[in-house]
Amino acid sequence: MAKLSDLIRPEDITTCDSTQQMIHKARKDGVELFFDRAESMRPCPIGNESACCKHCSMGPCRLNTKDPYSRVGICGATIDTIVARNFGRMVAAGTAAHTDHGMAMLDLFRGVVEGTVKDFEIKDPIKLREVAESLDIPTEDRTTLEIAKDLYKALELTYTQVDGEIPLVKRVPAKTLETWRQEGIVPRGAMREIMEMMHRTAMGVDQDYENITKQISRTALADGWGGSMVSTDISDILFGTPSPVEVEVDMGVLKEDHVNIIVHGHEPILLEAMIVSAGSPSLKQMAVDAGAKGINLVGMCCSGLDVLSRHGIPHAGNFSSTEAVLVSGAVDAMTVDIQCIKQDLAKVCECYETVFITTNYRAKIEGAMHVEMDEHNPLECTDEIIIKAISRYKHRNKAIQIPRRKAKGIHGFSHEYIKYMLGGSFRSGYEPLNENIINGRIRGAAGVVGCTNPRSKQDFSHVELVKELIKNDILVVQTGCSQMALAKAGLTTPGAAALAGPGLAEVCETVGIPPVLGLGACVDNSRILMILAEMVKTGGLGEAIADLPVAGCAPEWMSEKAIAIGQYFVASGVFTVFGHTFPITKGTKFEKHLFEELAGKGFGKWGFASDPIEMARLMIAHIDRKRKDLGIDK
Ligand code: XCC
Ligand code: SF4
Repeated sequence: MAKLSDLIRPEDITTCDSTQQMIHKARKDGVELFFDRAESMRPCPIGNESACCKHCSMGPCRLNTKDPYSRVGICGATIDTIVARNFGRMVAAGTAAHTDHGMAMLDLFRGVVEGTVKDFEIKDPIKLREVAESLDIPTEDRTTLEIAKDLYKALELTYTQVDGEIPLVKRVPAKTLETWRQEGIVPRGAMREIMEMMHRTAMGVDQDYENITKQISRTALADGWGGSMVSTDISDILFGTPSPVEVEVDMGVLKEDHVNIIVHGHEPILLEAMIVSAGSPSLKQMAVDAGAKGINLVGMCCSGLDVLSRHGIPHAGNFSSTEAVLVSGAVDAMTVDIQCIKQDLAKVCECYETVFITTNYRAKIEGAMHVEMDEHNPLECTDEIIIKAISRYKHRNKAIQIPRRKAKGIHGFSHEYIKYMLGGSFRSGYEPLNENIINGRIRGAAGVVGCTNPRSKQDFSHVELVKELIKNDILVVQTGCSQMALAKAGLTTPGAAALAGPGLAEVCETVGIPPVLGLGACVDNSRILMILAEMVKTGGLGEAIADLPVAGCAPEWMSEKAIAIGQYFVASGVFTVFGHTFPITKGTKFEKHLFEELAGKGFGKWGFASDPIEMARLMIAHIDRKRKDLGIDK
């Protein structure tokens, strides 16, 4: 284990108390965590600013980040071409991840509709009808199954269509859509956009950063209003649309006298099936026979957020805590599907004799046990996981140390629920959200989302940024690992209204909601797009998303998926701030394009800050500017 890391105090690595405790223990146990490697692995300064290209074997070519226009690649590619191409490939990868996840949901939906998948069903026929109607599919006098068949065909176009516009752009406010049409960036189908992005960024193709940026936006929009939105809609239809539910979070949700099973990853199907298996009387009995009081199912990362929103299943923590939780010794099995699964979980599991199980054919990990899930018979896989976990429980022989911390909070705010709760367009009683923004009680809204990253003190920026925003009367909506940071910090409770400014506090107290609303997993950022579309539709706050007094932020991002999300928010009209690092070279034309020029074309734009208070300052200044433009800045 690296000596250097011993010098860095866990308190400086993370503000998550449980994770701190586990880092201390890991050091005692001689177990290396990713935090330790982040200390000893120095990032390449050229790669850090994305100023190298290896798109062909004449290179790799490394440009000078201090003097970006002093040289070009062997083929003549300029810094703007190189940086834009690299950025485009990140967006392509992030979009591919969300859309392939959505595709798996669509596969499942097809199986349910065709009757080949028997263990799942359409749980939310009302949502099915709403989604169908939003796509002009007739619903009157038709059975759920008839509608579902048509809906499947329509949604498949999100991926496979080669020409025209993806179906869900019907939800985009007219003026925003107009901007996209003018720029020629309405997505056709996700597969086509990702393919074209990869093609255009290959050696010797698109070498005009503005033209590359158009395809970057088009690809990202195929994620936000395409793959991610389909994923959210189908998940709601099959597993139920979330509504507010009280949930316990943090590592204290592990129970020493229970068989603890953690589900980590992204596709809700694994955890949905785990819930069924964990409820099986024979498996419960098996756990009791092994000396346990029961089976304790716990989620992590986005998988956990999906199921926490729908079923109130407890959540142990975000991305930076997935190894740390294993150090407790209390996890009998960790099972994973796709995305954000660190390869070294296999090694840490080995150290603590935790059974580590991969379940998806797309994501095997050397050293992990693979129990593949077949959606036609999902319980075969999840039963086996539980049996393996029970057997580990029976043979537990490691010291167990579970951090005591847990926090309760309210989660599961779908856009449908927010619309209902805050008046929207069809409920009186409470004053609608737009009204409260216009009268200034709420200054604006912000989405704070995204990952944690060992290069940035875990949770710190998420929590400080959100505190600063609500203090300034800005309503915060959240997804992903950010939501878990705030949940652990206790800000997802109605009582947190005490930390809000007087206007926001009054609204929260009247409606009985927290000032920080958790919407779910990262694909559920599509719910934020729906809220924005709804705000425009309701009226009084401009005609395009770009007119709204809103902003977004991913303060501790790490995944390519975050870049895709950021870009689809920017292309939709939202000012979007990223923290701690940004993958482009400073002082380039491409930087100016992303950070300034896009706004002049009717889009949003990117922003960057390292410090959470500075992030808040940028976002608030933007919100105030929009209020002024709308004439509601009194
Ligand atoms: Fe992954 Fe979705 Fe990022 Fe968390 S927020 S680290 S992408 S788990 Ni999605
Ligand atoms: Fe170098 Fe051009 Fe090849 Fe990139 S495409 S590696 S810049 S020669």
